[in-house]
Amino acid sequence: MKTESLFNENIEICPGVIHLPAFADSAQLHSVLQEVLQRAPLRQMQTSRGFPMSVRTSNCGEVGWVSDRRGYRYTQTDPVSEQAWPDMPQAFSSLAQQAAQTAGFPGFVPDACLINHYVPGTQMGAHQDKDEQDFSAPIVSVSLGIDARFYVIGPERRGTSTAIDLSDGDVVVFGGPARKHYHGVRKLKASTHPIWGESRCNLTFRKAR
Ligand code: MD6
Ligand code: FE
Repeated sequence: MKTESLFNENIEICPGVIHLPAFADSAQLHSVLQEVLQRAPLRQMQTSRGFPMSVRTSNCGEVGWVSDRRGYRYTQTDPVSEQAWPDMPQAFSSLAQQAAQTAGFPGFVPDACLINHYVPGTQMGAHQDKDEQDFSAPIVSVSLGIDARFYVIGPERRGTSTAIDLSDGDVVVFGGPARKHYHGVRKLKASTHPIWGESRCNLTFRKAR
């Protein structure tokens, strides 16, 4: 969390979706993330239908989210290195816990952090996050690098969406009645960021087990 912030806005987009603009310290997270990615490099996972995902992913924490022809699940080992996923850095877990608390979810202890890496032109289609065992815990999402437009639909895939424009350092806490709402990310526009270059990293902290 940025300690120099004089105040923190806490914007409720809809019940259970809270936007905390500029909550995270992007420069600090950038250097911490590089160490994680040296041990578990970004890779293009396959969807269950065998197509490569456009977003590159990795994980840290006790378990990591993987996708392949067998489907989606959490694993204790990285299928590429066949080693445990890197430990979740203290800077990551304390940020996630503080963001959850600020949004009204005290006591959040994530055991998984999914790292998604986007370049301009990539997007994430509408989906639900439902591979976790405990839906009472929120998901804390941290946006780093170039801007993106996130959208929330609702419990059904079809319907009108609400947009949230996310900038570097923004956090979204997604829980309570919205925990299983459909959501996605629109195709990223070309842009560059002084630290992150032409990319966006999204960290999603979960209680998977
Ligand atoms: C992204 N985020 O922002 C993708 N999922 O790149 C998600 O899919 C997401 O932001 C669950 C809760 C919050 C999220
Ligand atoms: Fe998601």
